Amino acid sequence: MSDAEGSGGGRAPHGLRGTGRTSLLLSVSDSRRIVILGKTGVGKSSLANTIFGEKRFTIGDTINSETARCRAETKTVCGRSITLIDSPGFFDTDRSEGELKAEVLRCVTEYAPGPHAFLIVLKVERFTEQEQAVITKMDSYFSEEFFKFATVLFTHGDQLPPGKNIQQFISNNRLVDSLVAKCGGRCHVIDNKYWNGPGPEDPYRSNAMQVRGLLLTIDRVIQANGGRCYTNEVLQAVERKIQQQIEALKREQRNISDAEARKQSKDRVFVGLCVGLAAVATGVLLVAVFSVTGPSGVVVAAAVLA
Ligand SMILES: Nc1nc2c(ncn2[C@@H]2O[C@H](COP(=O)(O)OP(=O)(O)OP(=O)(O)O)[C@@H](O)[C@H]2O)c(=O)[nH]1
Ligand SMILES: [Mg+2]
Repeated sequence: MSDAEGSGGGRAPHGLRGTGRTSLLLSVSDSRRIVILGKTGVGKSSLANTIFGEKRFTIGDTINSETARCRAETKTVCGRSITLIDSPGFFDTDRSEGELKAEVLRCVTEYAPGPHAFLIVLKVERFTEQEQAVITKMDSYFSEEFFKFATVLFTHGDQLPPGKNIQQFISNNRLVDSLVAKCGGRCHVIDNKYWNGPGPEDPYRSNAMQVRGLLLTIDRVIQANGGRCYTNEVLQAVERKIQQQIEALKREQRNISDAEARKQSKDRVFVGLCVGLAAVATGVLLVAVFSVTGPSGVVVAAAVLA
Protein backbone atom coordinates (compact mmCIF):
# COMPACT_ATOMS: atom_id res chain seq x y z
CA MET A 1 0.00 0.00 0.00
CA SER A 2 0.95 3.56 -0.41
CA ASP A 3 3.30 5.29 1.91
CA ALA A 4 1.72 8.65 1.22
CA GLU A 5 3.19 11.79 2.67
CA GLY A 6 1.81 13.56 5.73
CA SER A 7 -0.87 16.18 5.76
CA GLY A 8 1.46 19.11 5.02
CA GLY A 9 0.57 22.80 4.87
CA GLY A 10 -1.88 24.69 2.71
CA ARG A 11 0.62 27.14 1.24
CA ALA A 12 -0.22 28.55 -2.19
CA PRO A 13 2.82 28.77 -4.44
CA HIS A 14 4.36 32.16 -4.95
CA GLY A 15 2.72 34.20 -7.69
CA LEU A 16 -0.26 31.91 -8.36
CA ARG A 17 -3.71 33.43 -8.52
CA GLY A 18 -7.12 32.21 -9.61
CA THR A 19 -7.73 32.39 -13.35
CA GLY A 20 -11.07 33.87 -14.25
CA ARG A 21 -13.96 31.85 -12.91
CA THR A 22 -12.02 28.65 -12.44
CA SER A 23 -10.29 28.61 -9.06
CA LEU A 24 -6.90 27.02 -8.56
CA LEU A 25 -8.12 25.76 -5.19
CA LEU A 26 -10.37 22.72 -4.97
CA SER A 27 -13.80 23.37 -3.48
CA VAL A 28 -16.12 20.63 -2.21
CA SER A 29 -18.22 20.65 -5.39
CA ASP A 30 -15.26 20.60 -7.79
CA SER A 31 -14.17 17.52 -9.61
CA ARG A 32 -10.64 16.28 -8.97
CA ARG A 33 -8.72 16.39 -12.25
CA ILE A 34 -6.46 13.36 -12.45
CA VAL A 35 -4.10 12.99 -15.40
CA ILE A 36 -3.00 9.50 -16.47
CA LEU A 37 0.46 9.36 -18.06
CA GLY A 38 2.57 6.49 -19.36
CA LYS A 39 3.94 4.64 -22.35
CA THR A 40 1.60 3.38 -25.07
CA GLY A 41 -0.05 0.08 -24.16
CA VAL A 42 0.74 0.04 -20.42
CA GLY A 43 -2.98 0.02 -19.59
CA LYS A 44 -3.81 3.72 -19.06
CA SER A 45 -7.32 3.55 -20.56
CA SER A 46 -7.98 0.22 -18.83
CA LEU A 47 -6.93 1.80 -15.53
CA ALA A 48 -9.39 4.66 -16.10
CA ASN A 49 -12.15 2.09 -16.67
CA THR A 50 -11.11 0.14 -13.56
CA ILE A 51 -11.27 3.31 -11.42
CA PHE A 52 -14.71 4.17 -12.84
CA GLY A 53 -15.92 0.56 -12.64
CA GLU A 54 -17.32 0.82 -16.16
CA LYS A 55 -16.06 1.02 -19.74
CA ARG A 56 -15.81 4.72 -20.60
CA PHE A 57 -12.46 4.69 -22.42
CA THR A 58 -11.54 2.60 -25.47
CA ILE A 59 -9.04 -0.17 -24.86
CA GLY A 60 -6.43 -1.08 -27.46
CA ASP A 61 -4.74 -4.33 -28.32
CA THR A 62 -1.22 -5.00 -27.19
CA ILE A 63 0.41 -4.06 -30.51
CA ASN A 64 -1.31 -0.92 -31.77
CA SER A 65 -1.66 2.38 -29.97
CA GLU A 66 -5.33 3.07 -29.22
CA THR A 67 -5.58 6.43 -27.47
CA ALA A 68 -4.52 8.95 -30.08
CA ARG A 69 -6.33 11.84 -28.42
CA CYS A 70 -6.48 13.17 -24.93
CA ARG A 71 -9.89 12.42 -23.45
CA ALA A 72 -11.57 13.42 -20.19
CA GLU A 73 -14.52 11.76 -18.43
CA THR A 74 -16.14 12.59 -15.08
CA LYS A 75 -17.87 10.27 -12.62
CA THR A 76 -18.54 10.09 -8.87
CA VAL A 77 -16.45 7.31 -7.31
CA CYS A 78 -16.55 6.52 -3.57
CA GLY A 79 -18.32 9.85 -2.96
CA ARG A 80 -15.80 11.98 -4.87
CA SER A 81 -16.31 13.60 -8.25
CA ILE A 82 -13.37 12.44 -10.34
CA THR A 83 -12.34 13.64 -13.80
CA LEU A 84 -9.91 11.24 -15.41
CA ILE A 85 -7.83 12.64 -18.27
CA ASP A 86 -6.42 9.83 -20.40
CA SER A 87 -3.34 10.89 -22.36
CA PRO A 88 -1.59 9.32 -25.35
CA GLY A 89 1.95 7.93 -24.85
CA PHE A 90 3.87 11.24 -24.61
CA PHE A 91 7.00 9.58 -23.37
CA ASP A 92 7.34 6.76 -25.91
CA THR A 93 10.88 6.69 -27.16
CA ASP A 94 9.90 5.63 -30.70
CA ARG A 95 7.60 8.51 -31.65
CA SER A 96 8.59 11.64 -33.49
CA GLU A 97 8.11 14.92 -31.69
CA GLY A 98 6.12 16.27 -34.65
CA GLU A 99 3.63 13.42 -34.36
CA LEU A 100 3.00 14.25 -30.71
CA LYS A 101 2.56 18.01 -31.05
CA ALA A 102 -1.20 18.17 -31.65
CA GLU A 103 -1.78 15.55 -28.94
CA VAL A 104 0.16 17.60 -26.39
CA LEU A 105 -1.76 20.77 -27.31
CA ARG A 106 -5.10 18.96 -27.02
CA CYS A 107 -4.10 17.68 -23.58
CA VAL A 108 -3.07 21.15 -22.42
CA THR A 109 -6.64 22.39 -23.00
CA GLU A 110 -7.94 19.45 -20.92
CA TYR A 111 -5.39 19.93 -18.10
CA ALA A 112 -6.05 23.69 -17.70
CA PRO A 113 -6.02 25.35 -15.20
CA GLY A 114 -4.08 22.33 -13.88
CA PRO A 115 -4.53 18.78 -12.55
CA HIS A 116 -4.89 17.87 -8.86
CA ALA A 117 -2.97 14.64 -9.34
CA PHE A 118 -0.90 12.76 -11.89
CA LEU A 119 -0.73 8.98 -12.19
CA ILE A 120 2.47 7.66 -13.78
CA VAL A 121 1.52 4.25 -15.12
CA LEU A 122 4.07 1.43 -15.39
CA LYS A 123 3.62 -2.31 -15.89
CA VAL A 124 4.75 -5.03 -13.52
CA GLU A 125 7.35 -6.54 -15.83
CA ARG A 126 11.07 -7.03 -16.27
CA PHE A 127 12.36 -3.55 -17.06
CA THR A 128 14.26 -3.88 -20.31
CA GLU A 129 16.45 -1.12 -21.71
CA GLN A 130 13.43 0.29 -23.57
CA GLU A 131 11.29 0.59 -20.41
CA GLN A 132 14.23 2.12 -18.55
CA ALA A 133 14.64 4.66 -21.38
CA VAL A 134 10.96 5.67 -21.05
CA ILE A 135 11.37 6.23 -17.30
CA THR A 136 14.53 8.26 -17.87
CA LYS A 137 12.72 10.34 -20.50
CA MET A 138 9.75 11.01 -18.17
CA ASP A 139 12.13 11.89 -15.38
CA SER A 140 13.88 14.45 -17.55
CA TYR A 141 10.60 16.34 -18.18
CA PHE A 142 9.12 16.27 -14.67
CA SER A 143 9.96 19.04 -12.22
CA GLU A 144 10.27 18.77 -8.46
CA GLU A 145 6.87 20.49 -8.18
CA PHE A 146 5.30 17.92 -10.53
CA PHE A 147 6.36 15.08 -8.23
CA LYS A 148 4.40 16.60 -5.31
CA PHE A 149 1.26 15.73 -7.30
CA ALA A 150 2.37 12.36 -8.69
CA THR A 151 1.75 8.72 -7.76
CA VAL A 152 3.15 5.64 -9.53
CA LEU A 153 0.50 3.11 -10.50
CA PHE A 154 1.42 -0.37 -11.72
CA THR A 155 -0.86 -2.37 -14.00
CA HIS A 156 -0.48 -6.12 -14.72
CA GLY A 157 -0.37 -6.85 -10.99
CA ASP A 158 -0.97 -10.52 -11.85
CA GLN A 159 2.69 -10.64 -12.89
CA LEU A 160 3.83 -9.98 -9.31
CA PRO A 161 5.69 -13.01 -7.99
CA PRO A 162 3.47 -15.02 -5.59
CA GLY A 163 3.42 -13.57 -2.09
CA LYS A 164 5.23 -10.38 -3.12
CA ASN A 165 3.81 -6.87 -2.88
CA ILE A 166 4.63 -3.97 -5.18
CA GLN A 167 7.18 -2.42 -2.81
CA GLN A 168 9.15 -5.67 -2.75
CA PHE A 169 8.97 -5.83 -6.55
CA ILE A 170 10.29 -2.31 -7.14
CA SER A 171 13.07 -2.61 -4.61
CA ASN A 172 14.92 -4.70 -7.23
CA ASN A 173 15.12 -1.80 -9.68
CA ARG A 174 17.06 1.31 -8.72
CA LEU A 175 15.51 3.51 -11.45
CA VAL A 176 11.90 2.62 -10.58
CA ASP A 177 12.61 2.74 -6.86
CA SER A 178 14.01 6.24 -7.23
CA LEU A 179 11.00 7.37 -9.31
CA VAL A 180 8.63 6.15 -6.57
CA ALA A 181 10.80 7.85 -3.92
CA LYS A 182 10.47 11.15 -5.84
CA CYS A 183 6.68 10.65 -5.66
CA GLY A 184 6.93 10.58 -1.84
CA GLY A 185 6.77 6.75 -1.83
CA ARG A 186 3.26 6.80 -3.33
CA CYS A 187 2.73 3.59 -5.26
CA HIS A 188 -0.19 1.24 -5.98
CA VAL A 189 -0.82 -1.83 -8.09
CA ILE A 190 -3.89 -3.14 -9.93
CA ASP A 191 -4.62 -5.72 -12.57
CA ASN A 192 -7.18 -4.53 -15.10
CA LYS A 193 -7.88 -8.07 -16.27
CA TYR A 194 -7.57 -10.47 -13.36
CA TRP A 195 -8.25 -8.59 -10.10
CA ASN A 196 -11.91 -7.65 -10.68
CA GLY A 197 -13.43 -10.50 -8.66
CA PRO A 198 -15.85 -9.80 -5.81
CA GLY A 199 -13.99 -11.21 -2.80
CA PRO A 200 -10.55 -12.69 -3.47
CA GLU A 201 -8.75 -14.76 -0.83
CA ASP A 202 -5.92 -12.22 -1.02
CA PRO A 203 -7.43 -8.72 -0.52
CA TYR A 204 -4.17 -7.14 -1.74
CA ARG A 205 -4.83 -8.66 -5.19
CA SER A 206 -8.17 -6.88 -5.56
CA ASN A 207 -8.89 -3.83 -7.74
CA ALA A 208 -11.69 -2.72 -5.41
CA MET A 209 -9.28 -2.51 -2.49
CA GLN A 210 -6.43 -1.03 -4.50
CA VAL A 211 -8.68 1.66 -6.07
CA ARG A 212 -9.92 2.64 -2.60
CA GLY A 213 -6.30 2.93 -1.47
CA LEU A 214 -5.39 4.94 -4.56
CA LEU A 215 -8.25 7.41 -3.96
CA LEU A 216 -7.11 7.85 -0.35
CA THR A 217 -3.58 8.52 -1.58
CA ILE A 218 -4.96 11.17 -3.96
CA ASP A 219 -6.93 12.71 -1.06
CA ARG A 220 -3.65 12.98 0.86
CA VAL A 221 -1.87 14.53 -2.14
CA ILE A 222 -4.61 17.16 -2.42
CA GLN A 223 -4.49 17.80 1.32
CA ALA A 224 -0.69 18.07 1.36
CA ASN A 225 -0.88 20.57 -1.53
CA GLY A 226 -3.46 22.70 0.32
CA GLY A 227 -6.21 21.88 -2.20
CA ARG A 228 -4.42 23.68 -5.03
CA CYS A 229 -3.84 22.08 -8.39
CA TYR A 230 -0.51 21.73 -10.18
CA THR A 231 -0.25 24.77 -12.41
CA ASN A 232 2.21 27.03 -14.18
CA GLU A 233 2.35 29.99 -16.58
CA VAL A 234 1.35 27.92 -19.59
CA LEU A 235 -1.66 26.22 -18.00
CA GLN A 236 -2.86 29.54 -16.60
CA ALA A 237 -2.42 31.27 -19.96
CA VAL A 238 -4.45 28.50 -21.64
CA GLU A 239 -7.15 28.81 -18.94
CA ARG A 240 -7.32 32.57 -19.52
CA LYS A 241 -7.85 31.92 -23.25
CA ILE A 242 -10.58 29.38 -22.47
CA GLN A 243 -12.35 31.88 -20.17
CA GLN A 244 -12.18 34.56 -22.90
CA GLN A 245 -13.77 32.15 -25.37
CA ILE A 246 -16.46 31.14 -22.86
CA GLU A 247 -17.43 34.79 -22.43
CA ALA A 248 -17.51 35.29 -26.22
CA LEU A 249 -19.63 32.16 -26.70
CA LYS A 250 -22.08 33.23 -24.01
CA ARG A 251 -22.50 36.57 -25.76
CA GLU A 252 -23.11 34.75 -29.06
CA GLN A 253 -25.45 32.05 -27.67
CA ARG A 254 -27.33 33.18 -24.57
CA ASN A 255 -28.76 29.73 -23.76
CA ILE A 256 -25.56 27.72 -24.00
CA SER A 257 -24.85 25.57 -20.92
CA ASP A 258 -21.62 26.04 -18.93
CA ALA A 259 -20.43 22.54 -19.89
CA GLU A 260 -21.10 23.06 -23.60
CA ALA A 261 -19.51 26.52 -23.55
CA ARG A 262 -16.36 25.10 -21.97
CA LYS A 263 -16.25 22.20 -24.44
CA GLN A 264 -16.59 24.48 -27.47
CA SER A 265 -14.10 26.97 -26.00
CA LYS A 266 -11.49 24.24 -25.54
CA ASP A 267 -11.90 23.29 -29.21
CA ARG A 268 -11.45 26.92 -30.30
CA VAL A 269 -8.42 27.39 -28.06
CA PHE A 270 -6.90 24.15 -29.38
CA VAL A 271 -7.13 25.45 -32.97
CA GLY A 272 -5.54 28.74 -31.86
CA LEU A 273 -2.72 26.91 -30.06
CA CYS A 274 -1.91 24.82 -33.14
CA VAL A 275 -1.38 28.06 -35.09
CA GLY A 276 0.20 30.15 -32.32
CA LEU A 277 2.64 27.46 -31.18
CA ALA A 278 3.51 26.14 -34.65
CA ALA A 279 7.12 27.22 -34.23
CA VAL A 280 7.55 25.70 -30.73
CA ALA A 281 9.18 22.25 -30.59
CA THR A 282 7.23 19.47 -28.83
CA GLY A 283 10.08 18.87 -26.37
CA VAL A 284 9.99 22.54 -25.34
CA LEU A 285 6.20 22.28 -24.93
CA LEU A 286 6.46 19.20 -22.72
CA VAL A 287 9.03 20.89 -20.50
CA ALA A 288 6.80 23.98 -20.30
CA VAL A 289 3.79 21.88 -19.26
CA PHE A 290 5.51 19.63 -16.73
CA SER A 291 7.81 22.24 -15.13
CA VAL A 292 6.70 25.08 -12.96
CA THR A 293 8.81 28.08 -13.82
CA GLY A 294 11.48 28.39 -16.45
CA PRO A 295 12.46 30.14 -19.63
CA SER A 296 10.49 27.76 -21.87
CA GLY A 297 7.34 28.28 -19.78
CA VAL A 298 7.57 32.05 -20.12
CA VAL A 299 8.13 31.85 -23.90
CA VAL A 300 5.29 29.35 -24.45
CA ALA A 301 2.87 31.28 -22.18
CA ALA A 302 3.60 34.48 -24.11
CA ALA A 303 2.91 32.66 -27.39
CA VAL A 304 -0.37 31.29 -25.98
CA LEU A 305 -1.53 34.78 -24.99
CA ALA A 306 -0.34 36.51 -28.20
N1 LIG B 1 -3.32 -8.82 -18.14
C1 LIG B 1 -3.53 -7.51 -18.15
N2 LIG B 1 -3.76 -6.89 -19.33
C2 LIG B 1 -3.95 -5.55 -19.31
C3 LIG B 1 -3.90 -4.79 -18.11
N3 LIG B 1 -4.11 -3.49 -18.43
C4 LIG B 1 -4.30 -3.43 -19.76
N4 LIG B 1 -4.20 -4.66 -20.30
C5 LIG B 1 -4.31 -4.99 -21.73
O1 LIG B 1 -3.29 -4.26 -22.42
C6 LIG B 1 -3.77 -3.78 -23.67
C7 LIG B 1 -3.62 -2.25 -23.76
O2 LIG B 1 -4.46 -1.65 -22.78
P1 LIG B 1 -4.92 -0.10 -22.88
O3 LIG B 1 -5.67 0.18 -21.65
O4 LIG B 1 -5.57 0.19 -24.17
O5 LIG B 1 -3.50 0.61 -22.82
P2 LIG B 1 -3.18 2.17 -23.06
O6 LIG B 1 -2.02 2.50 -22.18
O7 LIG B 1 -4.40 2.97 -22.90
O8 LIG B 1 -2.70 2.15 -24.57
P3 LIG B 1 -2.64 3.39 -25.61
O9 LIG B 1 -3.94 4.10 -25.53
O10 LIG B 1 -2.40 2.74 -26.92
O11 LIG B 1 -1.49 4.23 -25.16
C8 LIG B 1 -5.21 -4.27 -23.77
O12 LIG B 1 -5.20 -5.49 -24.48
C9 LIG B 1 -5.62 -4.51 -22.35
O13 LIG B 1 -6.64 -5.48 -22.20
C10 LIG B 1 -3.65 -5.48 -16.88
O14 LIG B 1 -3.58 -4.91 -15.77
N5 LIG B 1 -3.47 -6.85 -16.97
MG1 LIG C 1 -5.36 4.24 -24.17
